Amino acid sequence: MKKHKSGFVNIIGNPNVGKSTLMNAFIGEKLSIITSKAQTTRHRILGIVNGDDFQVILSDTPGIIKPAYEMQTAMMDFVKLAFEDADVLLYMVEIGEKALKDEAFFEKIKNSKIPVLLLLNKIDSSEQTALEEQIQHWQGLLPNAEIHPISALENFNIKEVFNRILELLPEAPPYYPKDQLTDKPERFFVNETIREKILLHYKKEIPYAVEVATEEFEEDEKIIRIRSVIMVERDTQKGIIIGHKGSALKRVGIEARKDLEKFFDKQVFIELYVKVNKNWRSNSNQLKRFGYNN
Ligand SMILES: Nc1nc2c(ncn2[C@@H]2O[C@H](COP(=O)(O)OP(=O)(O)OP(=O)(O)O)[C@@H](O)[C@H]2O)c(=O)[nH]1
Ligand SMILES: [Mg+2]
Repeated sequence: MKKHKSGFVNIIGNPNVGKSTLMNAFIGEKLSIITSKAQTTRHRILGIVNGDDFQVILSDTPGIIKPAYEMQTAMMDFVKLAFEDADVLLYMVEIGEKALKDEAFFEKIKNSKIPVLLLLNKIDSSEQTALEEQIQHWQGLLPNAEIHPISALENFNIKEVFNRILELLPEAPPYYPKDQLTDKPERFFVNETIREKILLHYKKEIPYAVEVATEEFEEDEKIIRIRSVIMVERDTQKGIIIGHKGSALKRVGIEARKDLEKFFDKQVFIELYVKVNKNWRSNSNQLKRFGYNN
């Protein structure tokens, strides 16, 4: 009989390099939200790939930054945790990038005792010469890492990296039931989908001042009824989120509903409302309420 392999494979890197895109490519589902804005991901999200003789537990994590307020500190705590339990580290950089935004994290990767795969992403948007230069640059900085050029978006080299991960994983029994896809509850994906639409449609500070909480999630045979609150930090932001005669908020609701109907494969009804929750990003009690504690 073939031995069973299992382990934690944690994706880390700067903001916006394509970590969530890669996670979704491995899973084959849209588990993590993706936008062109930095700091899209705020939590550690597990995505589990199951096979007869393996279980790969991937972690998507927030992009590495120097924290400026308490929520960002909590985000970086998720990244620290991802260093602690990894069996394989996937350090993702994008073409043109030269270093990690935080030296302490970089030292950890450099001195890592576990295998590090350096994934050089977005090669679909680079010239061959640029690619060779980049490979040399990273080989010099991280001699212990194995470099794989990929395109998470175009699914290039993804299968090969996955097979390499399987080779590197230890023999172990599965950590989760074989039909489990993630560690997060349904409400989390509702919150994230709504937040993605806010990242896409609002400018500047607004998406960063927003948190979403789902207060009702009721599923019957035909339909899922959802009620979620969009939290902002100030009254002016509330007005912007709602928009003229509610038009902006309505668009968020319609787009989120479409995505969620696909995700849950069921009809969805969403009711959204907006509430001011002053300075929630710097209030540790509020942050705990929204799941920013380890
Ligand atoms: N051209 C190209 N773009 C990509 C590729 N992978 C991701 N992107 C784009 O890069 C942007 C950021 O992707 P994400 O997956 O959200 O990046 P992330 O690292 O999870 O970002 P944070 O969660 O903010 O840290 C999106 O616009 C993606 O479509 C790729 O292989 N090629
Ligand atoms: Mg992300």
